[in-house]
Amino acid sequence: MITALAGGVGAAKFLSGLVKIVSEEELTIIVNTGDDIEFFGLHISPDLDIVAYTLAGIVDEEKGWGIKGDTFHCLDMLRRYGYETWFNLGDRDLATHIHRTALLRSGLKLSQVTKDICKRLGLKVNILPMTDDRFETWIETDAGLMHFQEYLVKRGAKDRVLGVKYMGMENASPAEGVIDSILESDLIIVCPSNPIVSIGTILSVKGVRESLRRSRARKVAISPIVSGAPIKGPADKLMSGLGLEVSAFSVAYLYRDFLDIFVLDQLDEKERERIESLGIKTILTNTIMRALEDKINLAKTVLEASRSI
Ligand code: FO1
Repeated sequence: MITALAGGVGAAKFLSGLVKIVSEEELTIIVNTGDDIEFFGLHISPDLDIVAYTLAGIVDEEKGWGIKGDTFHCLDMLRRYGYETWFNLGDRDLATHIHRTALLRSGLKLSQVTKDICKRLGLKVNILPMTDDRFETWIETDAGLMHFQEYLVKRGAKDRVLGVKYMGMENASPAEGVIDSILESDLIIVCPSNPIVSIGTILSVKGVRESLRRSRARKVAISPIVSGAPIKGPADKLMSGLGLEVSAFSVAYLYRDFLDIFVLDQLDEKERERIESLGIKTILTNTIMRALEDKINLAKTVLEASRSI
C-alpha cells in the first residue's frame, strides 16, 4: 500500500504519473484542507478538487485547477448582484460545491462526501481529507491577517508575510483512515507541494507527524523547490516570511524527523551534501513535470528509490 501526502497542483501532476504505474486501489492520498473556504454558503475544498479532477482527467490543465472547458455564467450573474467574485468558480465546478455542501448539511463528514464525489467521478483511488474538522490556513501579513485564498488569489501574494496561522489546528483530528493508512503503508510519498501551507498543514494535524515517525514505511519526499524558487505558488514568500532559507535543503530540513529519501532536481546538486548530512538519502532527477512522460518518470524514480533502501 502507498500513501501520498498532497497539496494541489504540483501534487496532482505527480499523482497523475503515479497512477499510470501503480493501481489506484493501492493508493491512499491524504489531502490538505487548510485552503478550504466558503463562498455563497458553499464549502469549497480546492486541493481535494484539484487532485480528484486531475485523476479523473477533467481538470483544466492550463490552470491546474477547475474543470476544463468550464464557463463562468453563474459567477457573472453573481457579480451583477453585487457579490465578491475574485475566486473564479466555474459553472461545472460549482456543481461539485453544491453537491459537497448538500451532503455536509445532511450530516455526512467531509471524508464521506469526498468518497462519494470520487466514486461518481469514476475514481478508485482512496482520497482522504487530512481532517473532517474545520481547519483554515490564515496568513499574517503587513496588510493584516487574511485567509490563505485572500492572500493568494484576491491579493496576488503581494503582501509581506509575517507568519502563518493554522486556525482550528488544536481541535482538528485526523479523518478516519489517515493514521491507519500511514501506519499500514509500505511507502509514503510526500508530493512536491508547498511545505508550509500544503504539507505543513497535514503535518500539524494531531498524530500525523508522530505516526509518520512511527510508520515502518519508506518515506520519500519530492522537492517543490528548484534552484531556490518554487515551481508554482508562493512557497518562497511564505518560507522567507517565516525566516527560512528558500531551498530544497530547507524543505528536507522541515521533514528531517521522518524522511528517508529526498528527491531533488538535477539542477540542485549543490544541495546534496547538506541534505545527506541530515541523514537523508538524496536522489537527483528531473522534477519539472511538463509532459505526462515527465510525471511517469518522476513516479518511477520515486518507486525505484524507495526499493533501494
Ligand atoms: N486559483 C487562483 O489563482 N485563482 C482562482 O480564481 C482560483 C479559483 C479556484 C476555484 C476552485 C478551485 O478548486 C481552485 C481554485 N484556485 C484558484 C486554485 C486554488 O486557490 C489554489 O491553487 C490552491 O488552493 C492551492 O493549492
